[in-house]
Amino acid sequence: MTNPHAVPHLEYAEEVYSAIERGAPVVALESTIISHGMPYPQNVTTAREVEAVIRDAGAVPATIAVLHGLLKVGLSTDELEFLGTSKDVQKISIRDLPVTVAMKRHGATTVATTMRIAALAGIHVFATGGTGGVHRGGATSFDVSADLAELAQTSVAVVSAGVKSILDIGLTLEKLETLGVPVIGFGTSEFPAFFSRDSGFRAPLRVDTAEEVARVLRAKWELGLNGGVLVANPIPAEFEIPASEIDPIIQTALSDMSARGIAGKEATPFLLGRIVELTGGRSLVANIALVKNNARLAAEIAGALARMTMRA
Ligand code: PSU
Ligand code: MN
Repeated sequence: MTNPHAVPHLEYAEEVYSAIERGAPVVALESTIISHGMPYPQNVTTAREVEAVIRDAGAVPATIAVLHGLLKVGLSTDELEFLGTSKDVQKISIRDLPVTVAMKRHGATTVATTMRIAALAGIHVFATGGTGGVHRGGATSFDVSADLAELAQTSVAVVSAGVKSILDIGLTLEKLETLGVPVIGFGTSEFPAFFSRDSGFRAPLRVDTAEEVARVLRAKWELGLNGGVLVANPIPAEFEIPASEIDPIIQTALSDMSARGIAGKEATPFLLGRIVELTGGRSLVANIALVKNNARLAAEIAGALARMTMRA
């Protein structure tokens, strides 16, 4: 379905468009995690299963990517397979979007780009695994993910399992505070570190139910406080990899990265892949579990937000 909201270059899946028109809950999903965040075939299987989790929780999934220069909101099974296997799919952040559209290329969207396209499409809730942030050494390298700048300005709630300790978590939280982004520990006072339920940093804010998160979103946006909210949802305990086990592996991945001179947009995909290798796949099992857990919560938040909007 093309363009009912007259957003140029944007194409909805029929199901997603009709849900938005009815005010039914919709959850956006990113595609960098599929193309550059997990190995094949787990990437494609997970993408499908995450969509199923969202449906089971009563919302409509809208996986977002750029295909042939079109901003696609809601993808078919074949399109998910293409994203998971093709070498022609670039990881695209906000700065890459205009060239990808103009040249009619394919792009896997990061958190930043997915947020922006979700907002253009009229979707307010988005589930992912982990977001980008300030990389270790970011104070001198300036390697700070565009995800943070996007959270500052685009009104979409992002449900993640916190950020990986491949990043400097303390600096990431400082930067989010400066940018005015509410960072909410969901049911926890600790800020989660993706594989681990606890990063050693306090969650700046705490909320305990999906209904309350929806009220926070509504209050923020009613006040004209544009921008995102980061909902940090800890990995389920049974899948947790304690910091004492994952930290040395992350250190090794970081040393391997500098030994190979990898930096910039390649940094995050390299580290994610290396951690899967070094853990013999255990990190992948944890990653899949936490994404599904985030998808379920995002669907509940989207449901609560939809009910609130209906009543208003
Ligand atoms: N962190 C993860 N898994 C991911 C990513 C980050 O644990 O898949 C992806 C997301 O798409 C995120 C992007 O938006 O990496 C951040 O990349 P960069 O650090 O280059 O901004
Ligand atoms: Mn970067």
